[in-house]
Amino acid sequence: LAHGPHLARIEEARAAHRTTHVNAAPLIAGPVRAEPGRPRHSPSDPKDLVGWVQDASLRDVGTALAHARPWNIPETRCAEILRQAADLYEVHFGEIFALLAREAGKTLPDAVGELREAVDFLRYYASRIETLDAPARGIFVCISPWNFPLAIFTGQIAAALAAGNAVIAKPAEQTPLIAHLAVRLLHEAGVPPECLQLLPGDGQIGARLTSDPRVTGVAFTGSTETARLIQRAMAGTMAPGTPLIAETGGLNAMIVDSTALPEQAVRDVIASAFQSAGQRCSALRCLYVQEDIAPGFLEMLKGAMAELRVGDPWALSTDLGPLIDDEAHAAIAAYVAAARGQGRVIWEGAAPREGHFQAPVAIRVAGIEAIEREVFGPVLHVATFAGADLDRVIAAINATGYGLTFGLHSRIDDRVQHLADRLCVGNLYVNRNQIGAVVGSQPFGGEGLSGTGPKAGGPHYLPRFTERAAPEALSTSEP
Ligand code: TXE
Repeated sequence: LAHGPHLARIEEARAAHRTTHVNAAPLIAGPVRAEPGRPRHSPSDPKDLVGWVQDASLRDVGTALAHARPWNIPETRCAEILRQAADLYEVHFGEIFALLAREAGKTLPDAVGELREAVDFLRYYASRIETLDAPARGIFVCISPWNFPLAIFTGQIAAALAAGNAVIAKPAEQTPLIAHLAVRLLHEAGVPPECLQLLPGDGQIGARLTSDPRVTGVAFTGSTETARLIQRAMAGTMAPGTPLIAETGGLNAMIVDSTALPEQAVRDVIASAFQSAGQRCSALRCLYVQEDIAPGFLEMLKGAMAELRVGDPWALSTDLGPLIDDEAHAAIAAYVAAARGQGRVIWEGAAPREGHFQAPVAIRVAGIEAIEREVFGPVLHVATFAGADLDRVIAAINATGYGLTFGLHSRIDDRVQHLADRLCVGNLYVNRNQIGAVVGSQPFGGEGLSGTGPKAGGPHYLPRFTERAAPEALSTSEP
């Protein structure tokens, strides 16, 4: 984070939007009938009414599809407009940081990272337009999740627009206000309203969009289950070969062996498991510690977990903000309570009672195979392994079927290579935390149940938005 006068400027800009009401309605090129909205409260403070949302109706979906027009402008002009949008995002940083805190519960460091990524996506895809053989000129539906409501939302849209498509964006029902601001800025930069339309709403709106034969491609990020539903809906109604670009969940592991530097490894475990309160698909879920260092290592880990502060995302000292909503909070709390009942909790921190806060927790497991599903919160599973069992651990990680991120802390070069050769994962992190990717140089994406590839922010992503060829199967193995 910046400090001194610069931080003061960020804080002032963010604070200026702390109590502003932000309303959102469908942004479509045809008529929208005004309907009463639903209130959107902050996940960290139920008393903070962020704004009102008018969700799209099924009639609005039809209107948007009827008015959608592919973006037919010269490449250089398209790139200019996307770069202009990136500049506008930067100009509006205070409003964006405030909305990320209020609507999505993001701490300031998380919000800074998210704005950076969104801006990078806009500039990167603008810079790649000239590499495309031919523009697509179709209608792309972009369906995004709440955990990166600006970066993922913008990345999908920027790629689809850069490839010459009309875009109809369906943001997550939890974060329509940030999406609305982003689309307004893209329109202000010069994207015509018929080329970029916004339909706030729930999965029903997404289901309607992904089963319309006029749609020529779908970009989706969210759960593996929803990706499967979309795949089936598309297969039933759309032309064979309509591309589906899906990024889904993960069940990510890290191995810390006895040659690791413990202080560094503990710091990286903490960041990997608890940043964004664990609500990232890349987050560390299952830590394997070599048994001969485990007792000392776990003591250090508990000490570091005890330092984590959970609470108000506006406070600069906060490490973990809230979970996104009541439902997510209740599910994680029930999961932790069950583990507590079985005596498997190694360490549990403290969290405020008001708002959807969850304390960071470490839970003992025999191995990754004991984790039945992606637990999308600040829950770290911990297992130990004997040096001779490394290949068994690799096999167990591969057997989950997911393949998103993997972390390794080891000072043995041969071991690093051994694991790199055998693990089926999209992003491998060695002796560092396993979060983040760098648009343009370290693209991000998974394999198997974690997505269709190619990696976002990489050279192979944009060409898929021009395709009409057969989509790769979501998973080559039976899900
Ligand atoms: O995801 P959904 P949810 C995982 C994570 C989380 C779980 C559920 O484990 O706990 O998914 O989260 C839209 N047709 N991830 O419920 O339902 C929906 O409206 C078309 C991992 O938020 O997949 C939203 O816009 N669209 C993940 C988007 O799909 C449909 C991030 C994602 O919602 C639809 C989020 C349908 N039938 C959750 N049903 C990651 N990879 O980071 C829903 N949607």
